[in-house]
Amino acid sequence: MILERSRRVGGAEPRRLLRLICPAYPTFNIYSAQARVTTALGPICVATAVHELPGWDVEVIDENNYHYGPREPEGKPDHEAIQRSRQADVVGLYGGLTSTIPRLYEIARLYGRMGVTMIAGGQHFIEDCIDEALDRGIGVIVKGEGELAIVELLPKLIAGEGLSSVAGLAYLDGGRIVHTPDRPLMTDFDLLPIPDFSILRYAKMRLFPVTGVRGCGMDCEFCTVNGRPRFATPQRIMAQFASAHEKHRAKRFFLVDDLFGQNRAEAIELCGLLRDYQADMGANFDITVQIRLDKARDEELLQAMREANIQMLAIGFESPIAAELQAMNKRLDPAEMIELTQMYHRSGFHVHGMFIFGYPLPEGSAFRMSAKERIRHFQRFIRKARIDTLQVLLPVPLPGTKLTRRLRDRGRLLPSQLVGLEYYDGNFPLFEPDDPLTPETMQDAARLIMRRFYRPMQMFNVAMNILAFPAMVFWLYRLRVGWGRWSRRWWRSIYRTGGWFIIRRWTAAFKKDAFLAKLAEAKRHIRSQARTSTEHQEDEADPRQPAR
Ligand code: B12
Ligand code: SF4
Repeated sequence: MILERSRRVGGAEPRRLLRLICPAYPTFNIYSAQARVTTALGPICVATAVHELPGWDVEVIDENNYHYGPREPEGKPDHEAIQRSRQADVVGLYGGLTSTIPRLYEIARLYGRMGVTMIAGGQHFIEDCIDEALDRGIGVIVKGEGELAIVELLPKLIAGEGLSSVAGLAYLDGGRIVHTPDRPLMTDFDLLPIPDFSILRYAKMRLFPVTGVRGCGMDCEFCTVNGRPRFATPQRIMAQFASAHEKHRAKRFFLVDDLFGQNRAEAIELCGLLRDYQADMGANFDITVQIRLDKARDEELLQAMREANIQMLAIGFESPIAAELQAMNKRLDPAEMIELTQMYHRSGFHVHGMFIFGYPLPEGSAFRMSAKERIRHFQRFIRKARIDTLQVLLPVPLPGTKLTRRLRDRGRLLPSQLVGLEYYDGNFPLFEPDDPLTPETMQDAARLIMRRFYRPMQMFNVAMNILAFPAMVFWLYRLRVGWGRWSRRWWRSIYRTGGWFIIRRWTAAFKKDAFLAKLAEAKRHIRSQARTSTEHQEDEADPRQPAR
């Protein structure tokens, strides 16, 4: 099948095409606007590695950043038309976000009907999710890091050879699922080419993802990132910035690594490289990193980060409630958190605060707090810490995490078959929360905190800031300081106005959505299961009960 479709020029070996697809987010959410100008890094890394294979062409299509290509009548990318114009021999599907899995299966059905061989990878594919994907017609699942596996896999797939010698795969063999041995984690990233964004089609890129770390040793209960952290060299990370800047005039970057500065000396070295590069090129980057709060004490690191033009820090505060932080296995203390955030502010950084509302505590915990009281805690903290931009999400029981197992074991997980994986984006309640919260009050509370933060008043502030600019600069007489203060307030008003529009749009979409009906059914289901299991236990405890 693959051989029939491939393009053979003048009797030469046929060239092959691998098309990697990032499925669209299911509904409009707080990330949708950003997703229109960026892309997921994993598929770019995988496709770039395949590009080095002799005879292979590659392309990545990100349905969230899809501006030019053919579309179906209801607006989704038209994969049949794309396939008619360029026949892919193999299609790769990005399963990095569980919320996009229903769309991934829709795309798999389309390409399956066209007889195209499919492979998939990404962090969703773990445990039962692998079996489900194989059952739905995806030929091979690559488990974990994809670059080296796919380079070994594709030639064998094309030649129709067995795959048992390729580590890190799962596939069907005569109806039986075969798991090849796990692939050792990568440690030498110089084996890989620098991610090449020119293979992304139909997209407009404004925000470029960059990476330097894989894995994380923090072991948070709700997270799927594990394996000991492994670091790329500062030179390799710098090469990613330079490549995107020189090929695509990239200025805005997101260093997706979960903990910037974990490897202190290397982080400072990278900042120095970035500072010098921008000076040499006459460039002015705008870089966002994810960082832990405790790094605020490291003045040398902060200074280096400022010089490198790191502007925005995304910080996982998670919760201002100590009992919840402990349950998440987050080694943070709420009392210190405000002080550390202010240290970041004093050094001139914008702080994007990431919170989880209503984290379920382990069984037996005596902690109880009403939604109202929790809201008060969050708002007080956010105000005191002067968070610039905010995201308050609900806990997501992601496949394969300890949190998911804990909730499942206690019968608190709403079955994904009834609710739907498309709701796994942090905006929807997916389990029975701790008393006295209910799924509905938990969701309303998180939204309320966001609504009160992103108020329409911010539009007024945008106008006021424009008027206040000359006054502030002249009044202060110190142009640099005046500009710094003004731009920070201006930037915050702009983002908060944007946030208000996003929340309005999300709320309008939610009103039309079927989620609440699905939630009601899922709740009925788990409550009836709980009743049945209690009755069983009572029957077993009371031998006089007649057998049912
Ligand atoms: C950047 C990022 C984002 C960005 C962009 C997301 C994107 N990818 O499009 C934004 C800010 C939008 C985002 C949002 C969210 N995110 Co996020 N995010 C990340 C982060 C920090 C980095 C992703 C990345 O670029 N990694 C680097 C690349 C190189 O690794 P990779 O993607 O895993 O790819 C490798 C392999 O998986 C494999 N591979 C990947 N695809 C394919 C395809 C094929 C064919 C093959 C063969 C192999 C293969 O090979 C790649 C290279 O080795 C990860 C954490 C992490 N460290 O990975 C979380 C992560 C992806 N996010 C996660 C989550 C849950 C969310 C949110 C729900 C928010 C939340 N509650 O945390 C939202 C969801 C938004 C939505 N619409 O649903 C989870 C996803 C787990 C899951 N099963 O869904 C992760 C893993 C973190 C976690 N908490 O566990 N996120
Ligand atoms: S949430 Fe962040 S710090 Fe915790 S394990 Fe995941 S990546 Fe590491």
